[in-house]
Amino acid sequence: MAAITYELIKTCKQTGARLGRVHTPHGSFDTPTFMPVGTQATVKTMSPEEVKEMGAGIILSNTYHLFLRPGHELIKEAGGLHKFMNWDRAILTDSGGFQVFSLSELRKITEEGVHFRSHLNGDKLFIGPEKAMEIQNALGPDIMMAFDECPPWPADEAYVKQSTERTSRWAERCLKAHARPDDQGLFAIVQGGMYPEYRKQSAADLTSMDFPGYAIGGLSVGEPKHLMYEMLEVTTPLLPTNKPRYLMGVGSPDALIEGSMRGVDMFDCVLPTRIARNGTTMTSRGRLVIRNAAFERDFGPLDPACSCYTCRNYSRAYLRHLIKADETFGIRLTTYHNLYFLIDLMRQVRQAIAEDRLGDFKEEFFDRYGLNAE
Ligand code: PRF
Ligand code: ZN
Repeated sequence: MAAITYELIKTCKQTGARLGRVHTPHGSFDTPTFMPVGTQATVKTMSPEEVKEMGAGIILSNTYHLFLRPGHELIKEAGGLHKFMNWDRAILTDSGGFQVFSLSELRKITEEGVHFRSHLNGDKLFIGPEKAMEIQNALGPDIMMAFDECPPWPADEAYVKQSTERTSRWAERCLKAHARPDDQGLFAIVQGGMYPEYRKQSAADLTSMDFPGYAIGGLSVGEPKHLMYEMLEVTTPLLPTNKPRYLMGVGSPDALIEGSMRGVDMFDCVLPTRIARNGTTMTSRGRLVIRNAAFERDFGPLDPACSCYTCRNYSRAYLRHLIKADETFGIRLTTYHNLYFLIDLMRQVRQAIAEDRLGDFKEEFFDRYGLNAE
């Protein structure tokens, strides 16, 4: 029995979006779905009970960070990541490829893998495909990611070509090195920059190997949104319909809806948790910066349309006070709301797919949220 299976429930007649369910060794979750990010084995400021209560069926964590600190061997000794962090639903870990590029210093990429210096203490380290599998096999997430290279944007065609080909060779090495295929599903990552032919080549290379799921990487790296949507449109039709598709690092409300319409099933992003920590919130009427003087005496809820713990119990004036006073509780309340907002948005997206009206839902949502809002 494969560790990860995907059940396609139905396709929206209006948009082609997929309603489905992913089954993992730690339970099932409905798709399309948003995965809260818990980089350091915690969704910043939230307890696992809170993350469950808001409705998350799967969270994401990071190989790169946990390898550096506290180390994958320690987490294995603790009984694996689920036990270590007290989260009994599904976990996906990113492979480290992307974080090595965005966080580490003095990195050198070779066919073997990436040599780099720890951003914590400067130690010389190395991660390649086999090491990324060893670390993720030790951490024990339900879904692990292949070790890939995400080219920057913009990048010239020759560079993207060789990098994409290397990502395919690395994916093959990951598949070979993966030691726990029975209880951990390994997803491949389609790259190809903003070049349709390399996207197609990458999808062809990776789908010729048997992965239980496919991610679309290399997007949301600074390119205009229309380019991201064009790349999705050339990629998702080439992926198997009986396996989940995961768009990496994308989580603005508009992109969640647009991505779902193009056949994506899973999303993750630090956006809701990151902006919450400086008091920026996502509401049904668009972004709201709670520090603004306008909310000083606003005793109504953050988002009258939201039924989360924060919105049921606290006022904008109170949240503004806590955030301005640098009180941790303020950050917990805005984090809870932002995550709930995206998880609930995806519930509404699934409902709209079930009723073949995701196109209408998108228009209604954007009339309220405001165009170009994030
Ligand atoms: N590769 C990996 N992780 C990622 C990305 C990628 O391309 C992205 C791109 N948005 C986010 N996280 N391994
Ligand atoms: Zn709320």
